[in-house]
Amino acid sequence: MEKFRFLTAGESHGKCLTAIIEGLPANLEIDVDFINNELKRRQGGYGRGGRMKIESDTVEITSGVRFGKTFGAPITLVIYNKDFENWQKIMSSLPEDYTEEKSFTTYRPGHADFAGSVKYNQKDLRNILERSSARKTAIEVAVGAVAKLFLKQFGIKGSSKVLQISNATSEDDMYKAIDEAKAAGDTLGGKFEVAYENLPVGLGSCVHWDRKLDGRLAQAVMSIPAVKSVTIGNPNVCEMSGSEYHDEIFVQDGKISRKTNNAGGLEGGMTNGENIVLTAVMKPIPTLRKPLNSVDCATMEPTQAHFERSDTCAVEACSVVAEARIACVLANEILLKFGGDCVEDYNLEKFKK
Ligand code: EPS
Repeated sequence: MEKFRFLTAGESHGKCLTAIIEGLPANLEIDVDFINNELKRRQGGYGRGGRMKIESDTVEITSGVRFGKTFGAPITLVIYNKDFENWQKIMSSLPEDYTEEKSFTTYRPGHADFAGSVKYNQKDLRNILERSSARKTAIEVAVGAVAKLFLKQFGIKGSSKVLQISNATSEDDMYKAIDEAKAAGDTLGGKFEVAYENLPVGLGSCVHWDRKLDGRLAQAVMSIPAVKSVTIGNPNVCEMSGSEYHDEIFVQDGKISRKTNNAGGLEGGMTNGENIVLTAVMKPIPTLRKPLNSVDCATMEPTQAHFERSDTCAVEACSVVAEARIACVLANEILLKFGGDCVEDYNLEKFKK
């Protein structure tokens, strides 16, 4: 019973990425510059590759918004892939355009190539790469930006930061690690944090496993390409005792207050009014300029993994994607708890702290 729903479509080198969003109230102001700025944030970060020099992502809204405001209809967002110009024939939907150019048969370890080709019975691994590629996170960030505009009405705001790249934790060391990996034809992963502030108490639920907000957030972030772990709250939880970890409860100005936030804003699967704080780890990108050993699925002979072009490190971009995914989950929770058909149905005064 989701209230904020969206579906995306589009391939990495196809014509465009598309999303249809459903469930937002009417009369919500849609600031296109804000959406485009979020897209720009996702394209940035040290260690991005050649593709980002081609793309300059901007959104086109083709339904659901008139004169800058929603009116209750589904919203369609489109981002055109500039690189499609170079791939028109290769990505054509027409059978008469068939070409083997850019098709490939060698699995990249760590990518979706092997399992995807078995699952969908594809001999050309491009048919798996195109949709499993992290390119689609561009349109997800656009959807997340729309969710953020909804959350803004309630004063709810997100942010993110990179905490670690490989072993490096200082900014200088992170840059250096990326430079070294790039020179070696290698890739690096890392750790990032996302925080959301000004949340009302009681989003999520303690009564069913599938309504617990910590579970929903973990799923939303874990399913971003290359994310391998998600922790809510203090990442040192394993080493801490109960008396050290749990956030003691006080009263300040007649309100419940905490001096610590080890729980990361969630207790019993519900928001407790503190900031939501989540850390996640992204694995190194699997497309390596210095390829790993693999197998050619056409001949079953050993060979080297496929390489075209890749990023060295995309942890910063990943943190922006995570912010967007969390915005979608929180927008859904706000709609479930307070849902209305138009912005005027919400008592926004109630959310002012
Ligand atoms: C990706 C491979 C690269 C990345 C891409 C994700 O694309 P290309 O093969 O076109 O060089 O740049 O990420 C994006 C295009 C993006 O917008 O983030 C992959 O294989 O997942």
